[in-house]
Amino acid sequence: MNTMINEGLVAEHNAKLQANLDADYAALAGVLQRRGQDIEQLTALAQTFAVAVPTWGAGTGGTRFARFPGVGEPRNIFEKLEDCAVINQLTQATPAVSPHFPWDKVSDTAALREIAQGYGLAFDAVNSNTFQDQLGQAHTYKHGSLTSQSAAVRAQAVEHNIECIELGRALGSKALTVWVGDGANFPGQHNLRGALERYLDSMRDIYGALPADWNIFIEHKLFEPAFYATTIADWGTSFACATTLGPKAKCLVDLGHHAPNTNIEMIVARLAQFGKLGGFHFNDSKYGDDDLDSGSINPFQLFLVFNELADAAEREGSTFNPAYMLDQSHNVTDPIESLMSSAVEVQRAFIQSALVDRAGLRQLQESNDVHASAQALKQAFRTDVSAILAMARLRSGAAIDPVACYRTTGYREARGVARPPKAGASSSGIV
Ligand code: PSV
Ligand code: MN
Ligand code: MN
Repeated sequence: MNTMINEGLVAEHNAKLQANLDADYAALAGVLQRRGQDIEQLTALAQTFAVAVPTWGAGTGGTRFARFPGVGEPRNIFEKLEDCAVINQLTQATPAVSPHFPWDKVSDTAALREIAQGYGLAFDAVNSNTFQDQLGQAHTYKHGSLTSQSAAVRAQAVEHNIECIELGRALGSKALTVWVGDGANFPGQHNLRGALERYLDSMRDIYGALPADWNIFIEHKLFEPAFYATTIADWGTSFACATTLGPKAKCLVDLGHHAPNTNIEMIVARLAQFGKLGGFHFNDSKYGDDDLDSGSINPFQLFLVFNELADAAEREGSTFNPAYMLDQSHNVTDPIESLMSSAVEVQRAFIQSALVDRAGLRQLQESNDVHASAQALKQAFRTDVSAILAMARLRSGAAIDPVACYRTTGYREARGVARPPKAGASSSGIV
């Protein structure tokens, strides 16, 4: 396997931290043992955790106002893969990458797949992009894509999605995620029902092009760029469309795509109950689609989402297998550090949710012991499982402290030399 970071450096880092980790792990093992829980089982479970990294997260994102490129940003999909390889090497929690077309320009899929495999990386869901125009495109998406009034625009958007399926198929992906910004800024701009009818017509054509073992994920989002009525604004619309389209269509929950205070864990429970939970874009937010690092604002919400996932997994067994992806991109941190932190925070919520004694909780709920039921969740959430996550990483060959280890490698500085910015990049605004 090709590694981006010298394995000796990782071993050196781990050697320095291992004695402290062993002590923390033994202490936590004792706490959990008193609760009747086996730390070794939890560590083995943590080693199975995987969340995909978005290729677009490896670069510096912009806001609607400006973009401030970082040092050594990846300039193409191959360089993004290098950074994704670093993230997986140091966390062993991100063995797949989720590409976005045509942001990721791919001409030789076989070569790309081989390079990814060399790093031990696979390709997760592919993402289409009909929310902005590309150079040389025949028809504009200014007034919508899959919902456009124009049959030619809709055909172009459908065709792009089918191309994404073809690319994904060549890369070994098994799902297409469709998010459209289509919607209206003003009352009266759209016939609300007509727009959704056109969306469904377009999606039927895309659905028809899916290989037998593929899924199509419908990603809803409350608003932005449409500020009055987004066509796929909520999980209800997403669920209705997924149900109408058929069994390969499922709903994707991006945590940032809801109104503030929405009970997202309940949405997760509902979609799981009716077999339509396709996957996640994990991130965190305070106000809107902020795309901040997972667990950075509301870690309790993330835990509660995983609590519902643990419940669904217990009920459904191995058939319950939603896709986990990160979706974040911002301006002010090193994306590799942020993506590693996010992967670890999602893994933390996964392990904390495994601490909940589900049979015990059911009994408390049945006897209407409200306080104790709430405390059962709180106790799991308050338990610091960092030592389990670090031990899982150590045993899987990753770094005990991924960000600290990364900072010793000089990787970013070296990329700054190897990847000089393109001329004019510092002033290029992303809108
Ligand atoms: C839209 O806000 C979104 O969450 C979708 O997943 C996009 O494809 C992604 O962001 C990329 O910007
Ligand atoms: Mn998203
Ligand atoms: Mn988003």
